[in-house]
Amino acid sequence: MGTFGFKNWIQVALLFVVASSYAQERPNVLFIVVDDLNDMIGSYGDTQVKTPHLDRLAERSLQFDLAMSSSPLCNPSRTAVLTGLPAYVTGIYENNHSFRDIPEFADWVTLPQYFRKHGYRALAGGKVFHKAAGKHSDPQSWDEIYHDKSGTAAPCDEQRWQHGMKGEFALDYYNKAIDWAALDTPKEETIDWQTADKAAKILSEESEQPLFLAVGIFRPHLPWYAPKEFFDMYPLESIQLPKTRAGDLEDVGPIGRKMAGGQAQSVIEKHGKWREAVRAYLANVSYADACVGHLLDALEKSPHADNTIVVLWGDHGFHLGEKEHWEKYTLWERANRTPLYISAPGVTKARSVSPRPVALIDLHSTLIELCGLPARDDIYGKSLVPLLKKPHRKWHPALMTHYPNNHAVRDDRYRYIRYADGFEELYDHRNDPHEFENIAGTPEAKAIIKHLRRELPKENAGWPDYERTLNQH
Ligand SMILES: [Ca+2]
Ligand SMILES: [Ca+2]
Repeated sequence: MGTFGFKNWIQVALLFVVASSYAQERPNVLFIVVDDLNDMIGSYGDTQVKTPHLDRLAERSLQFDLAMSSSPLCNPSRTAVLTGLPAYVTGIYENNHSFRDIPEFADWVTLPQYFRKHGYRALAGGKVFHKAAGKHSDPQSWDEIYHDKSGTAAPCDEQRWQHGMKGEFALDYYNKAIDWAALDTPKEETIDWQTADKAAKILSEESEQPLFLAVGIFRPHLPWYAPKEFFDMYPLESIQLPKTRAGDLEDVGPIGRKMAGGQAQSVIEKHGKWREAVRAYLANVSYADACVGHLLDALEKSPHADNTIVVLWGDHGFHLGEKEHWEKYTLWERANRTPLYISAPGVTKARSVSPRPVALIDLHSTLIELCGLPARDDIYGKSLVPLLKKPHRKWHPALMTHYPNNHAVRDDRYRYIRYADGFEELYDHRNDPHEFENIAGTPEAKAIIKHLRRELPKENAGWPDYERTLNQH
C-alpha cells in the first residue's frame, strides 16, 4: 500500500475546511429553562404580572399558547425533554430518581450530548437537569458547567417565616419550602442573575464551535426570595386572586384528590396569606423575567445575535390555590401549561402564535431538526418544525404523565384525564377555562373520550426501584 502522500493530505485539509465551515454555519442554541414558571405572563394575556422581557422575547418569537409539560414536576419534566424519553418509558416519575441509575439508560445520549457528537460545545449553568451541581446536574452531558449554583440566597433568620405558617402544613416539604421575603440584595448580586450574567459573557465571545448554551433560572421555584424591587412592583391591595369554586374537587376521583392533597390552601386561607403568597410568586416571576432580560440584552449585542435559536420554556405550571391546590403534581391545566417561545432565524416569524397543543418533549427532536443534525430514531416526541413554519396547521394532542398510569391528553378544546384506577375527567376549555366541571359522565363526552383515549400509551413503566406514594417530594 502507498504511503500517506501529499494528495491525501490535501484531501484531509479540504475535508477539514468543509467540515469546519459546515459546523460554523450551524446555528447556536440558547436554551433557557425557568423553573415552575406557569402561564401568568404578559404575552399569555395575564393582566397583573409584569414580564417586560418575556413579552419582548414573544415579540421576536413564535409563542406556543398550549405548551404542556410532559410531566408536572421538575425532574420528570426535564428528563423527558433532555433524554427524549417520557416518564412512562423511563419510570422517572419523581424528583430524586436519576435515569442514569437505570441500567437500560445509564449511557443514554442526552440532547446536549447529541449536539456535542455533532460538533457543538454544550455548556450548562444553573438548574438545567434537576440540579445545578452534582450527580443530578448530569455532568457527563456537558463540556462545561459554567455556574453550579441556582436560586437566590435566603435572608437572615429574622426575615424568614414572617407569614407565621411554619409547622402548620400537613406536608413537611411545605413547612420547609413555603416562605417568601423581599431581599435587600441588589439583583446583580443574586445567584440566578449571576447565572444569566455568566451566560451573557459566554455569548459576548466568539466561538469556534457552535454553542448549545443552557441557562437554568431557578426562581419562581419556592421559596420565594427575590430582591425588594420586584415585590414593590405589586402593591398588596392590587393583587387579584385566582378563580376558584367551592366544592370544586367533588367531581374529581380519589387519585386526583390525593394529588391535590397538600392541604396548603386551607392553611394559607386560614392565616389570611393568600394575597401575599400570590404577590410573592409574581415578584419571583418578575425577578426571573429580569434575569432573562439580561441574557437577551447580551445576545442582541453579541457576535451571535443573528445566528442563535432561542428557546425558553417553563418546566411545568404552578397552582396558586386553583382547585384547592398549591404547586404542581396534578394533571390539570394549571400544573401543566407553561410558556414556550421559539425564535429560530429564518424559520419562525416574529410576533407569531401557535394555538396548537404541544408537549415539551417535542423540543428534543425540534432542536435536532432546526440545527440540521441527523434525526434520532430512538426518542419520543415529534419535531415541531412543521408548526414553526405554519403555526395554525393541524396537529396531534399533547400527552402528560404523572406517576404510573395517570395521564392527561390535551387537544385544541378538551383536557381528558385518566387515572390509574380508571377514573376519568373531561373539561371543555371553550366553555370552562378553569376546569370547574368534569363532564366525563355526560352523554356527549363519550365520543370525545373515545377519540382522546387513543393517545394514551399502551404500556407504563413501573417505579424504577421501589414503591413511592403520592405527594412525596
Ligand atoms: Ca420545576
Ligand atoms: Ca369541579
